[in-house]
Amino acid sequence: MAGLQDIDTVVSTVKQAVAEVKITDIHTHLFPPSHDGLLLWGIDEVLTYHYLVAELFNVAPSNLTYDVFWKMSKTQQADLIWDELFIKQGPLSEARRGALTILNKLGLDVASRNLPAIRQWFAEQKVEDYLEKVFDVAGLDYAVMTNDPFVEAEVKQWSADKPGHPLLKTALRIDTLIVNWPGAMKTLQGQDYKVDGLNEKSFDEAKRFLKSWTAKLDPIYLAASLPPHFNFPGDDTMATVMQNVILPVARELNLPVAMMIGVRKGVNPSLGDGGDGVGVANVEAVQNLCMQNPDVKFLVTMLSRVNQHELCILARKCRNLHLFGCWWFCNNPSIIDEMTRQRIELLNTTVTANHSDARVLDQLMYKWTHTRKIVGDVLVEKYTDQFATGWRPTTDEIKRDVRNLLGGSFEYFLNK
Ligand code: FIX
Ligand code: ZN
Repeated sequence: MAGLQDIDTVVSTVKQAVAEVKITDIHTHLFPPSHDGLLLWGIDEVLTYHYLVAELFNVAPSNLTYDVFWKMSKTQQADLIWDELFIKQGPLSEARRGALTILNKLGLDVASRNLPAIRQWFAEQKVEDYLEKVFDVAGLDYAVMTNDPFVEAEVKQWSADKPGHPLLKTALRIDTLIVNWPGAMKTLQGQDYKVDGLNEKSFDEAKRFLKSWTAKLDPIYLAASLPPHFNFPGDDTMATVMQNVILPVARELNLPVAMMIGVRKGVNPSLGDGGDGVGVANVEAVQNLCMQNPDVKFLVTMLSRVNQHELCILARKCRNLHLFGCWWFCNNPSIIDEMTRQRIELLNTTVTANHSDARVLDQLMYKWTHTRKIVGDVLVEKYTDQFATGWRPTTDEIKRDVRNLLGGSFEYFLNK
């Protein structure tokens, strides 16, 4: 097929390819609808997303204590957030705009501001059908869950052999093993694993635990969220568990290790999930992991904007490192734009431009609508620059490159 000969056709082809590409969402907090209410969805969950709870306490009057808020019903919390963050203030922040984008993509009357009518519409939805609708509107081929064997409510579902869902793949979440070894030991001891301290026998038992869960869930990667001060190698507990438990299992089972690094957990515990903060992480820890374990694949995203350039340069040096996402506090248009530009300039399309991190099913629609627009705008600029050199891309090549940025390179990395 000949290359496209005029820039207007290139631009329209790029925009269409981004609009139509089926995206792979490689990190979410979704659950199968069969898992007893673990899957969050609907307007009250959208409005009480922890991003919005944090924004509420930026503006709420002092007599709204955390205790008063958390004692409210979900509907009361949602009504309060709607009033404080959407009516009393213009909804301009990314999380507030996201809630409105969801309603817009569903074809609901956003301008009406009629929350009761919106709530009634959601009450009429059936979650299994709604999930399919959301994936279709968001344009996803599948999404990867966060499956944590240290969360009792989740373990209960898998132990009861509750079915998964064809649109949802698994990822085994192992933070607790790394960042809370004493807590992890308690869980393992409760399941008759003979762990007691940091020693070979305990490491073997922890590996047995991971392999047992891997057999049950068939995860596509192991995942951990790590604090800014995570270092490797080292003689602290985190580095010791990484060295003696995680890496051997990853190597033996040929499972990539996904690390999301830079979260300061519980900066304000009263905000619940919304209380976590961010810190600049140590990219050299990732460098050491990648260079000292060339036979293990690492998927990495960092929470601080400050880390992004250094991480891109490292990814140019380590063929076993794949960067993904504009994680959490980076998942805002201004930073997604900057990170996507920087990544294409340094890594071409060998990254995964974003993930949704959706905790509420409906969020897939806003997170991906917003990301498509930004990635599309950046790609129009990059293809315009390419066109100016005399290079003429074909339609298939543009579609290939767009897909690579939104799941294709991830799948290639997993299988290369
Ligand atoms: O560790 C994680 O997976 C984080 O993404 C979450 O803990 C965080 O609350 C989140 O959902 C961010 O978007
Ligand atoms: Zn997450």
